[in-house]
Amino acid sequence: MLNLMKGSCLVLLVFSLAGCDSSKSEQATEIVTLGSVSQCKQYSGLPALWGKSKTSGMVEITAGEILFGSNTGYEDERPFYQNKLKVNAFWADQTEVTVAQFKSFVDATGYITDAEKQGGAAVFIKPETDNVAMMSWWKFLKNVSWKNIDERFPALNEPVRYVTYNDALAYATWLGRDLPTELENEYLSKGFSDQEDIGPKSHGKITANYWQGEFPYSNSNQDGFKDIAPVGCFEANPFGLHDMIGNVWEWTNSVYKGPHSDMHMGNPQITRHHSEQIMTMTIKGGSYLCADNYCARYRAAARHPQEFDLATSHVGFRTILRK
Ligand SMILES: [Ca+2]
Ligand SMILES: [Ca+2]
Repeated sequence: MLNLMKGSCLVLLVFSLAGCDSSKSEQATEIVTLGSVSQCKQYSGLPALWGKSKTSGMVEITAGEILFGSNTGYEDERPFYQNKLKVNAFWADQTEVTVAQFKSFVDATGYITDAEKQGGAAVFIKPETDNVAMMSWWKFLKNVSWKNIDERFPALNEPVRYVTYNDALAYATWLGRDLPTELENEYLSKGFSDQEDIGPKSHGKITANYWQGEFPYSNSNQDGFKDIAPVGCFEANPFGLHDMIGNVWEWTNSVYKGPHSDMHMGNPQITRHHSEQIMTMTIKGGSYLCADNYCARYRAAARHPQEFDLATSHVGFRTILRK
């Protein structure tokens, strides 16, 4: 599998053995060194031990606690809980799920995504001026899907897009994994810090792919990516995870029910649903389309409702494996 790593990518081999008998339970992962443009552009999109280890491409996350939400963000982010909430240890994808990984799933299962069944997807089209109607930059384009973007097969090291909640969950289930709850996602984005929130800059330096300039018509491109970036072009956060903020929004397993204060009758862990009545799920982290002047949700505490069956340009996901 190492021959999938081109160039000078370094690999750290991590073994986690449960008990003395390794035949009972063994998890192994090789962490690709990403975090710069040269490294992400060389990445094949398939982590080492893919298909061999159930934690391939994953980072082991220690248990901890966070203040869930933010006192300085949008109204629906205001924390309901005065105390920090505990999160158990788990494994999480080092990067957003790539086109290469999703292709592996489709090749193995023959899975057909919702966008393919629906005959197209919602695509962001940049207008030339700001004199356009609100949301008119979204168009439903026929035949667009995870494997057909701008009439081409996307690069294997890009985050997979045009996947719905159903598609993301199907992929996670195939690997024996799950999607994170909103609390778990937020923990991955800020559980390493005492800060109440984490954004797309650190000490004045841009650390995520978002939109600089005036959305939706002027992108000054200070981060080097007007569109989507390959996964892992920006530095990892202290947990070792890339693009938790920006690039693509990420699906969670949590139903969006408005402000935190109204959710789950006081228990944020109760998030699973199997009801067709539920229409919107919570997405986290913001995307390459989030700008200072519009949707400043490129932050750990930010949240947004997303129709569970809508495939779009700016939503992807990552998986987790609970212990
Ligand atoms: Ca950008
Ligand atoms: Ca992301």
